[in-house]
Amino acid sequence: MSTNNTTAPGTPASAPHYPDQVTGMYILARALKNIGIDTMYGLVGIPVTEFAYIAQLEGIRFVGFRHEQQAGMAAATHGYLTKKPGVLLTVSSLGFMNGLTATVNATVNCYPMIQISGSSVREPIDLDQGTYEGLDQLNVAKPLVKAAYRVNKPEDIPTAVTRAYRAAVSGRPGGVYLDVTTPCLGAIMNRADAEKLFETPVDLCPSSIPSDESVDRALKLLASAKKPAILLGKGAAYAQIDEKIKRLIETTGIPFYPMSMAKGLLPDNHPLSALSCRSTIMEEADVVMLIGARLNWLLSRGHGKWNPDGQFIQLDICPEEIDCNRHIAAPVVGDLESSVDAILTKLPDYKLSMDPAWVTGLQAQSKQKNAKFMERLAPQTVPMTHWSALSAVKKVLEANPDVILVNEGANTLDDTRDAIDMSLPRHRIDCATWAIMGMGMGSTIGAAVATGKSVVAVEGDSAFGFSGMDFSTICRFNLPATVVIFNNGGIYNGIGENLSKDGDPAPTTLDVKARYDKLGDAFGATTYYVTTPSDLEKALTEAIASKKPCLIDVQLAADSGKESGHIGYLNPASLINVTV
Ligand code: ADP
Ligand code: TPW
Ligand code: MG
Repeated sequence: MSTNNTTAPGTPASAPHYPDQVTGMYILARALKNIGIDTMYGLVGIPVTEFAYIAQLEGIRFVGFRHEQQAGMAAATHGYLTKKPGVLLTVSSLGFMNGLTATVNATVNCYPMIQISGSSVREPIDLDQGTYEGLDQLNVAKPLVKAAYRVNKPEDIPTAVTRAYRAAVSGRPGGVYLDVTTPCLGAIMNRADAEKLFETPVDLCPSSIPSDESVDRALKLLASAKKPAILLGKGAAYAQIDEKIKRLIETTGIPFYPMSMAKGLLPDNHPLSALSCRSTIMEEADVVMLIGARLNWLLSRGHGKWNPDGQFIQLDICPEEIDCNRHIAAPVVGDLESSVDAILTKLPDYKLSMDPAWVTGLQAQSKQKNAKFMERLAPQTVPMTHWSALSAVKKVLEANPDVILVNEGANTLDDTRDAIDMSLPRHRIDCATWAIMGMGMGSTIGAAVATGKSVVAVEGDSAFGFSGMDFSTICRFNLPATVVIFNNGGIYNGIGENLSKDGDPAPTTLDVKARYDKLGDAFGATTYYVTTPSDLEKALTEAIASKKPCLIDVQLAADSGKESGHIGYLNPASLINVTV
């Protein structure tokens, strides 16, 4: 910020002093506002501080973070929940790099976001002359994100913003990088000329209509199936066509299986939910319709357990996704709204041949498996295990279905996903496709800011450590968010042994006695330290009702949790047994 903000060109406060002139910073803020951006997440410093002040003055909410990666996770979650790009603002060099992690993760997850980063003067960067925070940011970002642009002239800023917006939301959504040089941010233009730059772009995310032929091919295959299944991914949740997907499932009567973040798109306890019959679906379904879900590692890339004679229908916006792992007999390439509309329109022309015993069999199996699962949650073990703690969390969250659940960890992730039934769409946000740690506080903030709803983050103690300092951002913005930390004292658990016996902690060991609640106290949150399921139930109920920042330190036993949770099989072959 200029030391004398009454004369800083471009700010409305300075307008009386420079009524005829504006800066690139002002044009950037106006261009964002003009295209519909109302929130920006970031962390300021040279050369973007004054820009953030101007953005606030122009009516864009600025949520300032303690670390750019978390601001980026917030922007990504904002994008996922609103179908508009979340915006991240970073400074040059390391700030840019810190934020880029989140922009790349957003790209991998198909979340729309735009990282806007200030960059240093170009000429000495290009000649590698050692300028302040000099880094060729555009070329670093380019191979990793969906699209990357640099803007050098203030009159090009609105075009750059429109291009970045379109690239983020259209086709397969993703992360976009927009590099804005320091000279461009500070360039001065006549206000009257600048005002002429702002046009309202038309149709920012155009429909992509699937061909009639592809829809007929898909329906013909679906109609021939005796044991069909519908697999919903987070692309289906993102599309916000909840009623149409419900209609497709309920009019066909085909059982569905939701991927982690598609839980709640239809209620997990819906009569056609095959949530607890994943293996049976993989092994026995003869036709599987993928809706906004990729056949990636999370689905064994379509191999392994999958019925080798099974056939796939895939609804996706991205043509390159088709056949990338397994032959897709009926691709339907288009945006999901257009594709599901087309399928619903033509559905009455086809007669399904599903075997009714397939559905009743899955329902009987679900009932049996769910009852068995509840046995795991029944013992009120103290010191708590993940399961006894989750028995309390389950009660409270299922009584508060409109609370958004953010979730990361290993056992804390897997067990929470399995234990907590979701009943509303887009109410579960987790570490997703890359299974990364370090989205917790950012996604919690993004979800609370984007929706105004209450958020509960269920975090492993290791997972929390990646983003813990941004709990203070929850407090500064007084968000209705509760962070629940499952402390078993380590990555996977707290009983790892250092095989060298040199006295250092094992690679997986953290601190089972750590009092994370005191971290919350430092920032004025309401905090709890709980050791029993009933105290946890009480604390979480109270925390959610308060609609204020809260932190609950949940003391688990150090031996609760197994190495890598459900995905230990992904570790390389081992000749020593370090698994505990
Ligand atoms: P999950 O992890 O839940 O299985 P993925 O992230 O792997 O989900 O897959 C989401 C898929 O949804 C991606 O292939 C993406 O191209 C697709 N997708 C996202 N948005 C849309 C949309 N609006 N229309 C069509 N496909 C979409
Ligand atoms: C960016 C590797 C996967 S899961 C995990 C780590 C470090 C933490 C598991 O411990 P936590 O949960 O959170 O305490 P619990 O209940 O099992 O004890 N760095 C990144 N991403 C990943 N995935 C890792 C490391 C990892
Ligand atoms: Mg842990």
